[in-house]
Amino acid sequence: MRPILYSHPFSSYCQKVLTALYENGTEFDTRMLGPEDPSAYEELCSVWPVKRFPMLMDGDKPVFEATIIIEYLQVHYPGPVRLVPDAPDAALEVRMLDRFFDNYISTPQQKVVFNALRPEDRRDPYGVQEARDMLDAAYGWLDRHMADREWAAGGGFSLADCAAAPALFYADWTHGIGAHFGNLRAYRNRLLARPSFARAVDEARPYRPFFPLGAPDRD
Ligand SMILES: N[C@@H](CCC(=O)N[C@@H](CS)C(=O)NCC(=O)O)C(=O)O
Repeated sequence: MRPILYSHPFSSYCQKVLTALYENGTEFDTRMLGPEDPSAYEELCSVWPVKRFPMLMDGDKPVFEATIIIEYLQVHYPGPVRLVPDAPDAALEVRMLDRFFDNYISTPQQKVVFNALRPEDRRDPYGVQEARDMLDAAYGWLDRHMADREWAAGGGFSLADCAAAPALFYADWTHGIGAHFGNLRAYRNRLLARPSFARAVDEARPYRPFFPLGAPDRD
């Protein structure tokens, strides 16, 4: 039996899980969430009224939240790459950085994008400025953190890098990572060159015209 991923290629949190799946060559089926087949979205909503994706369905067991999906895959569909290390302290570092990317890069990045999708008279400039300030603070910390390392956590490529890859990909489109953040920009480039994430980025290329802020002509 193969797990089913309810997913859309242009979604950052779906790309996070796809990167993990591609790292390990895990076999899975996709229920594509798009206008072509509304039944997939209806299925998602019937199981998960929060209506956020990705969602993994393993038999009749739904698994929500990209991080937990990746942890679940490692437990139930292990592959050669241990995205969460077995050693407890190393695992804590990976999970701490995973939280950093979701909470302080992806969340403010989404805030700016979702704001642009609102009707003009319902926008939230104060909230957007707070989100941009958060991104500046997170970029500064991460640039220093990446000064002496290849991947986000101390060991090899991990869950934290699966979170970082789409987060930084879209964050740079949303709130440019300045040239003075050389370590951070180099890390983003390493993530883009990683075959698992490069594949997810390629699969999402046709959807770039839908990026609400306008996708730059690069990456
Ligand atoms: N905390 C969730 C966040 C998932 C999320 O925000 N997904 C976005 C797509 S990247 C979504 O469902 N957007 C649909 C919406 O906002 O209605 C996770 O880690 O999986």
